[in-house]
Amino acid sequence: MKSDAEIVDIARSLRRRCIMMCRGRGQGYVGQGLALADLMAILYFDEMRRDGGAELIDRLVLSTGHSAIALYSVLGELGEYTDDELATYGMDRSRIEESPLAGLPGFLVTGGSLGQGLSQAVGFAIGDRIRGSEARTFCLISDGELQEGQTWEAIMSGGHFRLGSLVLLVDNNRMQADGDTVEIMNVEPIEAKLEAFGWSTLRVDANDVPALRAALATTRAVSNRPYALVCDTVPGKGAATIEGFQRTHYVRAGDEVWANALADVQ
Ligand SMILES: Cc1ncc(C[n+]2csc(CCOP(=O)(O)OP(=O)(O)O)c2C)c(N)n1
Ligand SMILES: [Mg+2]
Repeated sequence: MKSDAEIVDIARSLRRRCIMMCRGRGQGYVGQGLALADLMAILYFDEMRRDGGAELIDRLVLSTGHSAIALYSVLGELGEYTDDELATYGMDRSRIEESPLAGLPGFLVTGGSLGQGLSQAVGFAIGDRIRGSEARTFCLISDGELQEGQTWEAIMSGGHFRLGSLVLLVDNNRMQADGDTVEIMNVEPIEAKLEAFGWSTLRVDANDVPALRAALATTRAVSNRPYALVCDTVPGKGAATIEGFQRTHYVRAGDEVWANALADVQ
């Protein structure tokens, strides 16, 4: 098991990778990548189990396709993609698409059309039960995806089938493409709604590594119902330059901004 300090170091490296990916073209979903770096570092470098051959036993279903940058940075850290290839993020003819396709190494589902991933995660979890597999399925969705009807069908299924191997991670950054989630269509109170569908819930500051690790440990202790962590995140976390932007759903900026952001993450 890695120490909190080691996880924080990995998260810092992931943040730098996210910024460098966006720097190539001067744009991208850097706010989400930075916000999710702590969660991704914990998941991929501690929480998700691997077999002897270092293949993942547990899985992450990334429903929020545009947050793929957070997973690319992990895959770069693990050596799945080279830095040169990751620098082609979002460019024509690159396979490092802003919203990736299922089958790309490291990605289980196509997520660009939002609101579908939790249904697929429910399917994976039911499949594991049928096969007698011990695998756990984590599914990352955004607060905006809680506005999608399909997400609630999946939440109802997860509760009905008592999918104890399923952990929903809600990237609750309180924003969406067009503004503040509370203004566009409020999704709160998230825990009360999920609990009414038969889920266990916990809200956590997902930019606090020890708190997040403790929250994930709590999810392991419940096996007869699915668990949802409401992950409060700060867009652009860790790079003051990006955190200070008014709108961080998608950032387009000149090279100086990216250089400053990189300097922020030391
Ligand atoms: C089904 C679907 N509807 C609409 C969109 C257009 N869209 C792209 S990003 C986005 C915002 C969704 O909110 P959230 O995922 O919370 O965004 P973030 O917090 O990352 O800014 C929308 C509506 C989409 N990709 N898929
Ligand atoms: Mg959001």
